[in-house]
Formats: sequence, structure tokens, C-alpha cells
Amino acid sequence: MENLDNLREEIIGSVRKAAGLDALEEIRVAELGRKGRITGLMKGLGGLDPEARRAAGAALNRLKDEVAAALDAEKSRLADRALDAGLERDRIDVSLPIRPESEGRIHPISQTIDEVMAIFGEMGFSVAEGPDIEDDWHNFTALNIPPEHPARQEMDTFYLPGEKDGHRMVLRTHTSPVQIRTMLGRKPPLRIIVPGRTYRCDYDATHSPMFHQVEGLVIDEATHFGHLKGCLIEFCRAYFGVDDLPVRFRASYFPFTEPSAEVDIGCKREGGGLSIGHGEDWLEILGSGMVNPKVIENCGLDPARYQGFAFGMGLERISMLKYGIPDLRTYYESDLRWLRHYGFAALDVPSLVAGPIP
Ligand code: 2U9
Repeated sequence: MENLDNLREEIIGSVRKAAGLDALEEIRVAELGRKGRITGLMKGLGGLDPEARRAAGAALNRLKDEVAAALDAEKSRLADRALDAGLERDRIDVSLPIRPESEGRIHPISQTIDEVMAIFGEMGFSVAEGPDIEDDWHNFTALNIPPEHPARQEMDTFYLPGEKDGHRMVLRTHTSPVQIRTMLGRKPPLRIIVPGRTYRCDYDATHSPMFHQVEGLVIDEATHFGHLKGCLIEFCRAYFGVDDLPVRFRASYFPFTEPSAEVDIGCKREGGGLSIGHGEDWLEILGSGMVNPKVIENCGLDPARYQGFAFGMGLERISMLKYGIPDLRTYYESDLRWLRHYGFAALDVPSLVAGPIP
């Protein structure tokens, strides 16, 4: 028994001094393992007489439990110490200020396209799209602009290098070829708007070689000029946010519409500034007209049965007027200071709030 007390002291002492988990495991194997010291003593119990075996067996079992408990306690002490050291080393200062996030802005042209889509979406229009690179027929001929027509020169067309057979593709000068493609591919009734990039060789404060248009087309069996007027008056008032905005239709000419009208809204020019709404002055906003029967025929439809109206406007122009942006060239200079000043927060964009129109 005295021997066991010494053994206990020795083993517990070495457990307390163990440097780490590996040293503890070595002690466990050396004392309690299959060939361990305590295991060996247990095996030796068989040679004792029954009285002595019972007493020594009980003492050895106690020793075994005490050693196992000491090993467990030391193991969790070492684990706690490792955790404390880790917490100390990897300390996070939760009071530090967060890294600033830079918030993006919506470009005014994207905002304007969205607003226009939301207004026409409410009126039942859907959105159509088409290629930026077009052939001569879809961009000009189908729209009643034959090769010798002066409109071809006026539009300052960008031509792509000629193909082998001599014909040249163009960068579309308007989004009208998309309406031609829609009329060729779908049966009326049609009610579409076409926002998109357009290209003309022109550059000053109100012209950029790449700019955006939105055009609209309605084709049905009983559409008349009254529908054109109602639709465009409603659009102008909704877009500029003035319920009783004066709107005027002025006779004009386009090869693809007959009759044609330019649309002006009431405004006031004062001290170099411009205010939209009531006043003695007029400001041109868009062009429109009843689709020329020749265009309807060019798209394989019977002009005796189908007719409709069309309109077109420059998106930069209406955006500059609404938001007081003085120079169109700044739209495409990629100046972040400009975008921070004139751009929009994502939550002000109709389609991001209400969802896009189909
Ligand atoms: C088809 C039939 C008719 C589209 C139209 C205008 C009048 C118009 C200009 C406004 C300013 C272009 O950006 S701008 O320079 N557009 O005045 N556009 S009617 O008429 C069409 C289009 C397609 C099949």
C-alpha cells in the first residue's frame, strides 16, 4: 500500500508537469496501457491469496481511477490554456469603425430609360430590342427612305467597311429598324416601345456620335390620330410631372409617317434658365405621325386593314431637360464626380422598385 502511495505521487506529479497533450498520452500509455505499470500490477493480483487480492485489487482500482481523472483534468486544463492563448492572440476590437462601402449611382440615361418604360408600361406597351448593326434595307429602305433620299445624307450615317458584294452595313441611325423587324415577325395588334443606342456622326454640346432614342409603335385595325395625341399628351405630362402641361402638335415631315407632327411642351425662358410647365414659350420634345402606308406595305401587312402611329425622341435630350444637365458630352466621359452629382440612388429607379415591365 505504501508502494502504491509512492507510485500515485510519482504519476500524479508527472501528469502535473506534462508539457502538452503528447506528454499526457505518453503517461497514459506507460501507466494504464496494455503494457503499462498499473496494468502490470493488476495482472500480478492473480498470485495473491483471496484476502490480500481483494484489498490490493480495490487499492489498484482506486489508483487507476485517480490517474485517469488526473489525466482528464490536466488535458482539459491544457485545452483551456490553448483556447485562452488563441483568444488573446486573435483578439477582435469590435469597437473599430466599419470600412466605408462605396455606393454606386444609377447613370441618368439608365434612370430616364426606366422612367419612360414605366410610363409606357402602364399604358400597355411592351419593350422590343434589336441589333445595333443593321443592313441598309431595315435602317432606310423599309422606312420609305430610298437610296437617293436626302434623309440618308442628313442622318450622318456611320458605315462599316464594305462586304465583298459591295453592300455596307450601318450603325443604326434610329431604333426604327427594330419596329420593322417586329412588324415582319409578329401579327398586329402591336404596342411596343424600343429604347436603345443609336449612332450619327455628330459631336457638340447637344449631339454625341452614340446617343439613345426611345421610339414607339402602335399598329391595329382602327387606330387614329386621336390615339396618337392622347398617348403622347399623357406621356409628356407623366414624364415631366406636370398634370396640366400644355402640349402642342405642329405639322412636320418624316418619310416614315404621314401625316407627321412634332410635339412641343409649354415652357418659360428666363434669364438664361428654362422652366418647364406654364409660360408663353414652346419647347420641342419629340416627333410623331401616323405610320406611312408604304411602310406598312413594306412589312407585308395590308395598309387597307392596318394602320397606326409612331413616335421617337432623344433620351439624352429629355433627360437633360428634366434634370438640368447642360452638356450632352458629359454623359459619356465616365467622370465619377459627375455621376455622383447627377446619378440616382438605386431606390429611385422605377424598375428596381416595382419590377421591370415585360
Ligand atoms: C416605323 C414607322 C415609323 C418613328 C418616328 C420620329 C417621328 C422622330 C426623332 C426624334 C428626335 C429622332 O432622336 S431624334 O433625332 N424621331 O421625330 N420618329 S416618327 O417612326 C417610325 C418608326 C418605325 C416602322
